[in-house]
Amino acid sequence: MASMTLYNYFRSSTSYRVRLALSVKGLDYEYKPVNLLKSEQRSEDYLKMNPLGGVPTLLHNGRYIPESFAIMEYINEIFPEPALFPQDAYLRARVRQVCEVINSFMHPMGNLKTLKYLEEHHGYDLAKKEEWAAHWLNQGLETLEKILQEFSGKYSFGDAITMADLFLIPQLLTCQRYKVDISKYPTLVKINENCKALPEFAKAHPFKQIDTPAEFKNT
Ligand SMILES: N[C@@H](CCC(=O)N[C@@H](CS)C(=O)NCC(=O)O)C(=O)O
Repeated sequence: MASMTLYNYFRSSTSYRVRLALSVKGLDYEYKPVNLLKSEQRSEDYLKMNPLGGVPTLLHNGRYIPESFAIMEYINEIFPEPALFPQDAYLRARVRQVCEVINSFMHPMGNLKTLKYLEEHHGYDLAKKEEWAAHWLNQGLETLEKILQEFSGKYSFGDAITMADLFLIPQLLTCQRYKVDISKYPTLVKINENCKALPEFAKAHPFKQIDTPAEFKNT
């Protein structure tokens, strides 16, 4: 099996999701940093791999796959163990619901290009950008808390790690970065603590990557 290369950025939550999938599956990969602050995601070469200009992109067997959810589904199909979805079709649908709340609703509201647009076209300063992000992120967190009150055990769905956890933990870190008080969501806090205690999660953490600036390492 040819090795994999992940084009990603330490602080990006979508990159963190994919690093988690690779880590939980016990897979090695080459880490290629794409510095979002230097707009490397919009370079001509990168846009050939990922036309939307976002990280991550996976390179496997000479072929590129953009979009974190597509990459994670692919990894889960090629390397089925441990499974990232429950056996039951209904529960699989509900895991995907959680992933979609995060991927389609929450993530775009705090994304760099969204906030940059608000700054450049509507004069938003840092405080207004944080207020914007917190408004939408809290709506997402309220929704996730309701869903996961029904399904969680140690983790989002019972006591086994699923795709839902790999989306949730990075998004919670983003929420904290935007000063959202996650302690209002006890089910999410419990899952966060339990996941963070696992070595697979520690390995994929944004502050432990090769492109993590010194100021963030060991924090
Ligand atoms: N839906 C895409 C989103 C990719 C994306 O936008 N990632 C962010 C980082 S978390 C990014 O690259 N932002 C760069 C920008 O907004 O210019 C995915 O899940 O991979």
